[in-house]
Amino acid sequence: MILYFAVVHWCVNTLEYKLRFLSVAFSGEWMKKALITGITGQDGFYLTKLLLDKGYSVHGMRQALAHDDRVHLQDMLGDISFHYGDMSDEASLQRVIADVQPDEIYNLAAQSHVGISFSMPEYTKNVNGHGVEKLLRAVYERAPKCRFYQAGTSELFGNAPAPQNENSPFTPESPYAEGKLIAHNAVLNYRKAKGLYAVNGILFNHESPKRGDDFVTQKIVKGAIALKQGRQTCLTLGNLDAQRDWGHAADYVEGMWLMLQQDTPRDYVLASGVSCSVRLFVEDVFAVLGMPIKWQGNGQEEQGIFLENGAVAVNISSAFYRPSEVHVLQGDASLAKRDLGWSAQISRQNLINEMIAAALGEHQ
Ligand code: G4F
Repeated sequence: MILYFAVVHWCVNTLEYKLRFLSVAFSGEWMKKALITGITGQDGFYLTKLLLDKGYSVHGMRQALAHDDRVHLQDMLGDISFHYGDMSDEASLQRVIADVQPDEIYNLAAQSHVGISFSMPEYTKNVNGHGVEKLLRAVYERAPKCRFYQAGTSELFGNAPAPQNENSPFTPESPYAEGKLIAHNAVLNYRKAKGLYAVNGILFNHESPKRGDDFVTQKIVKGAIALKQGRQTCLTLGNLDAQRDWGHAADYVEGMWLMLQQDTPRDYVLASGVSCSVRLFVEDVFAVLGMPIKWQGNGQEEQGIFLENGAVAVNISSAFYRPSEVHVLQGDASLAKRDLGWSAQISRQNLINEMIAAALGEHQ
């Protein structure tokens, strides 16, 4: 029986892949090749899915010890190849680009945790900043016709007044943002001085069930579920007052792709335009799980209390505060709407519902 289902599954998959291949071939467009650095992360997952659906051949650059079990790339149907390479190893970047000869590169590789960047500033700036200079040099020397997307970030704005758009000043507040600023300027330089089609996507926070466990949204979702299931007694967080503009990663990778399909390269902000505090995100998650909370106390003494029985659900630890904080991020993506026809489609509430459903599925 199992063998029968395995054979049927294989036949259906193979047929679907062949049909997709034929439709691309007959549309007159030959398969485009995309190289994704950081393919094993959240955005790599959604971008790979999108590009395979569009008929691309996808090449992923991964580190020697990358953990790709979280993103399940191996379950994806289509033409994916992997190449070992590292943003700190210029020879490896040169080799991968020379071998693949991509039409498009999406540079998603980074040390992407802002909090951790304070503990590893040199590494973070090397990977997020100087690594991008190395990659751009390799593209310029080995595949200069290739279009280049750089994963920029709303962290560049630091505490510039909200709403932030392409004209807002960059005031980095972390080694993470310092590194990303190096990369941002390198992209501008290769575009203006050397004629590369290179763009910066300045993306606000985007989450999904594939989000890493140490980012606050996933930490809240999985922590609240662990409380509900009695696997944890309390959820410990840092600054509840920080406000973020949270969207869904599936929407944002579409914007990345659109940026590389334009006649003229240009940088764009992608954001939902709606911002909320970490505190409100916590309340919403606990409410969906049917265990509403109220807040009491102030600052690091603040606690989230279960309405039902008065037990402590959330407490605060200075360990999760950052040496300097970006207080309010709220993006204005009207330029992307005008030029790319892009806007965020998935609401924060639907994002929360999807993250909860996926995390519950892992613990049934
Ligand atoms: O989820 P976070 O760690 O994301 P953060 O720092 O905003 O960065 C994310 O978005 C950026 C785009 O704006 C990306 F460039 C970056 O790569 C990453 O994807 O923290 C969100 C907020 C922060 O203000 C943080 O101080 O939540 C606050 N927070 C409060 N308690 C916490 C916690 N953050 C984490 N990670 N863990 C906590 O316990």
